[in-house]
Amino acid sequence: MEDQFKRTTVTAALPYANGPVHIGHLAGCYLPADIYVRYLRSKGKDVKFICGSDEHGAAISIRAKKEGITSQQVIDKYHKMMGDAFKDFGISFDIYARTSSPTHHATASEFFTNLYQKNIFTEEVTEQYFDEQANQFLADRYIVGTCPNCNNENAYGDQCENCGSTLNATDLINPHSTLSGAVPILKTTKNWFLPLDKMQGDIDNYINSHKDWKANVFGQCKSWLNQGLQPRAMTRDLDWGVKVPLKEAEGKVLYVWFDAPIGYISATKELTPDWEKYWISKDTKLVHFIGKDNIVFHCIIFPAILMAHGDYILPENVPANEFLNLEGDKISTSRNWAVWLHEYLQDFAGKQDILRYVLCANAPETKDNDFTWKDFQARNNNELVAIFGNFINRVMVLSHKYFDGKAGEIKDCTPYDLAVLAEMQAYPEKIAKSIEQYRFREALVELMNLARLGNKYLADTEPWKISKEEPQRVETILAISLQIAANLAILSEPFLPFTSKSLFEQLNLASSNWNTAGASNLIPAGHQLGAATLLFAKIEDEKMDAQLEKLKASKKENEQANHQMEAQKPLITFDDFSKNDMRVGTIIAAERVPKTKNLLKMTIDTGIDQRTVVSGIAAYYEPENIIGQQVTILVNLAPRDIKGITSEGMILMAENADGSLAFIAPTKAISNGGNVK
Ligand code: B3M
Ligand code: ZN
Repeated sequence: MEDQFKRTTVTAALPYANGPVHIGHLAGCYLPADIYVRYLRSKGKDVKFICGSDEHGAAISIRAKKEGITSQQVIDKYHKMMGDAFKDFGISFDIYARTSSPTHHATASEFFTNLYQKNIFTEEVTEQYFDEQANQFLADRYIVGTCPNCNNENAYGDQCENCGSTLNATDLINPHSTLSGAVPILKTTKNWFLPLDKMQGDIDNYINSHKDWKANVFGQCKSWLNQGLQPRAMTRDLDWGVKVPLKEAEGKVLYVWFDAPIGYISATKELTPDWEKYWISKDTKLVHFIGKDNIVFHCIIFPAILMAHGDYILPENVPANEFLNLEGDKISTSRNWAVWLHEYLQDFAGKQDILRYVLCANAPETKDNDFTWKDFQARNNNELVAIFGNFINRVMVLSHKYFDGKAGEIKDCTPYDLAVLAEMQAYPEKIAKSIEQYRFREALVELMNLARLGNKYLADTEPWKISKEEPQRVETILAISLQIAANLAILSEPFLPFTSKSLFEQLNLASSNWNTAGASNLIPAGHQLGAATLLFAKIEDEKMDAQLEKLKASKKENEQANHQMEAQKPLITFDDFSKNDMRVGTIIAAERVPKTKNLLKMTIDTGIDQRTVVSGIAAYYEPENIIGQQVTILVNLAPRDIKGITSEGMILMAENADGSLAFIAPTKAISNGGNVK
């Protein structure tokens, strides 16, 4: 497939430098972008792959507050971590820049000035929430209050995560600042707006000229347009970001979604003095890989900014993915519900390609998808090991066994041999077509079908059965199989770069590009192969159990952290309190109450007497283990009948966040009957 373009600029969303990289990031845009770029490079195309950290916006300041460090420390820490993780997983950016760089600040600032001088912006004075204690205007995420729709008390200024409704900060009931807890006041402030309403026609035309975009992307754009575009503020009253280059805008910065996409341009400037070729020349194809939450910014707002500027090319395609979930639950950094790349690398050293494979095979291309460790294991064991790895291993081992690792000549082909060679020849085109249409799952299936073809060919021809009688036939069979292997080495490179490299090494071939693929002379007769090594190994259940345990632990931690503290009860007087007669006692006998799950019947020495108390603690204490345990007992509670037993008093228990119970006991021995006051 050829198009009118001479070169391609590929960008992958600039991730906020506010946490480590997880599988959701990878599956959402970095992996598909990398596959696309590696493929183009292999075709010998002129392509630049641009990414970097997004280091502005409330996401950074919120993280800084959470970790008790400065915003600068946050971005330094995570920029490094993210860059390393991408590199470790073979995400082959030409540059991984950062929006805190001077080049970026200058570029974003020039952009703003350019639009300002063209009178694009409208100036509007609006009322915004201001925290008088923190002495600053509050970004939406800094305001919480009660959702007017569902009464959730922890709704944010822009959204209620309980009912999902989009909000304005001024919609919240009982708003308060998350910075100081103060009730914010409304204060007027001037900001510069991009009049998207006036640009609606141009954007409409632009979107309508791209009916080829993925249905989810096109559909979202249409729905925004149908609602009617609204002016959007391009400046914010914050102190972290690119300063607005206007005298009258002291203390204001550019809206993060104004500066971040310009980050693609400034990163390209840092990469090459030829950067204009990749952003200005009409014969350059601009492709943005992103996740679905970024669609409007890349398909409407950024193109509007580029149009207003006038010099730049517009995105030709924006192949956004949907979201990846993890074990049935939304991936979340704050809830630690994720598979972190740096942790994966510790647990599965050198096995990055398994994750790349699984995330591509199961990519959320058209709908949200679920990552499960069971599927991970199955795809490794049943596909990578049993199909790809098995085929390569058989070819290599048989070649060493029968021909001392020398490739033979393809001679006297049977019709079946010719059919297999013809089928092999068709794969590069088939896979390419899928990749060019951003259908990476489909492309990967085709790649595996080539390995399947190899396996089937060996299974059908059974060279091991005829090695004595027909050595020449075996030579041809293995020579054909080796061509399939060499083709796999080329065609797997975009998806499984580490595996491809190792396969080229085994074949003792210099890596070669896509344009040579399909041929049946990639390995010449007489060529000496390298040593056979296993490309993939089976993953046992224990390894998966350990991962599931890890997730279980973070779920538990979360539940505890989320445990809502009960509100304080109404005030009481000291006299009220003194009515409670609480004593230290000792358990002298204990047994389960028959036919109940929770109840223990205990005899307590209260110092005053020995009495029976029934208590619902059997889930936490075994009767035989608590004899001699000191407890606190409310002795003047009116007797109650529980399961036919009269309970005379109540043992005080402390409740943990997970609902478990523990005795309240003195920290040193106290004689029975001692007052608790
Ligand atoms: N940092 C949002 C995100 O990480 C944002 C993307 C910027 S792309 C220019 O989802
Ligand atoms: Zn709500």
